[in-house]
Amino acid sequence: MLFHLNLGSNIEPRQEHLRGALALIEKIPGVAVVGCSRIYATPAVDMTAPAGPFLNCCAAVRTSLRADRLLARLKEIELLLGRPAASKGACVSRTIDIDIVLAEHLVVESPELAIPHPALARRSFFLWPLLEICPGAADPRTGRPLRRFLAAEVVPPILETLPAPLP
Ligand code: PH2
Ligand code: MG
Ligand code: MG
Repeated sequence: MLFHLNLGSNIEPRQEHLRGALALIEKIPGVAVVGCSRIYATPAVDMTAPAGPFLNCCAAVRTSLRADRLLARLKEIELLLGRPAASKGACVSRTIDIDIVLAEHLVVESPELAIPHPALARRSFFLWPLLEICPGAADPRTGRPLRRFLAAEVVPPILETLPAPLP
């Protein structure tokens, strides 16, 4: 199955964190990184305390792992790259955040994991990089093309784009 992951970092060196995460994702047994968008810089939104701007990108990975197993591997990579284990309810600055945002037609609604990401259609840093590498991406519940959501007010503004974090 093809999973789209959003990688985000707002602690320097941000680009190195994205590059390091991508390299570690590629090393997960049974996972192949098949694409990655450019990097999008945006102001932080919905954080518990004021926080510096993020760099985000979208990686496409092909794997036969189930979503929950993939998520477990991604959480290990977050820890390896210096992200403290989740503190309840707090949204704080992070070296790396790896979110599964979309997985073809799969819908998951469990306490640990929601696919598509609940904020996918509302956040520019999810939509723009995803649509860059997958322009036909659609909401699996409704079939609605995600590019339609760009017409609505997605936030925050994109400040700049940087080359994809490939080796
Ligand atoms: N992630 C969040 C909260 N806010 N803001 C930006 N710009 N980019 C993010 O990746 C981000 C955020 C929670 O994970
Ligand atoms: Mg996140
Ligand atoms: Mg996350």
